[in-house]
Amino acid sequence: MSLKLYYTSVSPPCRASLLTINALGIDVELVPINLSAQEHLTTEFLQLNPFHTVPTLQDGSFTLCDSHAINAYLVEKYATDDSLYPKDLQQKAIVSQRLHFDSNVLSARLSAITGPILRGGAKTVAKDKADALLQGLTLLETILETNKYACGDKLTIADFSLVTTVSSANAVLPLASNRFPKIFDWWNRLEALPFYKEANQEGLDAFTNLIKSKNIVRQNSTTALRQAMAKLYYNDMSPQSRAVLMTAGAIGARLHLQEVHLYGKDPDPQLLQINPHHTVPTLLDGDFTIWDSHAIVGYLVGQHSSDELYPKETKPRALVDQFLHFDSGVLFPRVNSIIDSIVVENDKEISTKRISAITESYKFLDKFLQNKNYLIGPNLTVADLCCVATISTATIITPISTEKYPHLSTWYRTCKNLPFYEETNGVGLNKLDALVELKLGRPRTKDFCE
Ligand SMILES: N[C@@H](CCC(=O)N[C@@H](CS)C(=O)NCC(=O)O)C(=O)O
Repeated sequence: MSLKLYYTSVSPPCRASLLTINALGIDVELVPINLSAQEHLTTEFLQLNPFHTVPTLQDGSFTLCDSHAINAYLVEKYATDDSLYPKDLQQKAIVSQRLHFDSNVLSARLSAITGPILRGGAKTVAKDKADALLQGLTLLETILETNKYACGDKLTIADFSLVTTVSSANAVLPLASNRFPKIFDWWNRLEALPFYKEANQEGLDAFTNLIKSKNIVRQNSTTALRQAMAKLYYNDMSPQSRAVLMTAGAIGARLHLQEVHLYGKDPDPQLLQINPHHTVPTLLDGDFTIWDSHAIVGYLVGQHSSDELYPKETKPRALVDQFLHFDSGVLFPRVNSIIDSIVVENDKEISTKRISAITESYKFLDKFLQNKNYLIGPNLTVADLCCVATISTATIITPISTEKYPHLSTWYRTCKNLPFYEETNGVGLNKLDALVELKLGRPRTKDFCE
């Protein structure tokens, strides 16, 4: 056999072919092509490959370009078994899909960023382009949540294409391991291959240095995108989860949302591992875990330096804390005991004692809110967000009477008009409302109106 590969090791697709060649253990003459010196635009090279791309393979008189096609061809022709590119029609179709995903999505989106940097002198990464690449990587993360390798439990050429693209993407927009944990696990598995260093790492280092030499200015927008999003284990039927969602909405914090089933489903193993108490919300930020909505909202606000929502000054902060504890120790237990009795214990009646506990809370709040827009004064704080999450839940059981609790009613209306309210509290509240109605087997507002 007389095989030649025209390549440059800085190129991710070339490195995918190098990985394939190494995995197959075949003898291929490597012919370097210097793209900066425009060696791919010479007459000879254009005769060989009018697309003027590397990698380009020559197998005797047969010439082929595009790394994905090259790698599939090499396995089909030279491999001793079909594991890297299965013959089974369905398995092969999956590999093919992943190869096209690399080609059309990840590589295309990476090139849309690197092209202007390497050839056009761009000094920044446009936010929409960074967003598109990260969205593509999120799709890969999803695939790897249930697969050891890109196509299942076996290594295939799809992994070679994807890992060269992902590792190169990381050189341009460093990826956070807690945002893409599955990608990092998978990447570690590929790094352990005996030929990885020679076939990918060396070229990747050259690519990384090339990108560094372009002195890209990191913009806040793209930095924020690269930052790991903290992961919120939540269920939006839980008022406390909604308090965190509202706070994130108020400060513009982006969270990676991980829904956890409530009410009678098996515990979520991932959540159990980080929070033995298995409560939602729980926030995982890097290697830092924090649970209890009141603690989480304080943490999020601190991380985003949104002082107004959780003032740093001693007295206003103490007042906010007072209401956070009021929510935690008074409001929430009163509301939650009713919701649990209906949803978990399947009670069809609610004792008047429990209803009175709710209306007593309304009375307290109505007093606190006299002459105030918000709980501690003129400005919205996390105290309002936590309390309104619980109070809105209480209204499922006992609507707030405008005549009896005018100040509370006005505050509730003000909170409902917050721009992020509907998405972050209203949606989950409606779900819980529907569940309560279903469990009771009848519209309940009539029963429990005062
Ligand atoms: N889909 C092709 C992409 C190949 C490609 O665009 N290679 C780049 C280097 S990363 C190249 O040859 N650029 C030079 C040119 O297009 O003129 C593959 O997987 O091989």
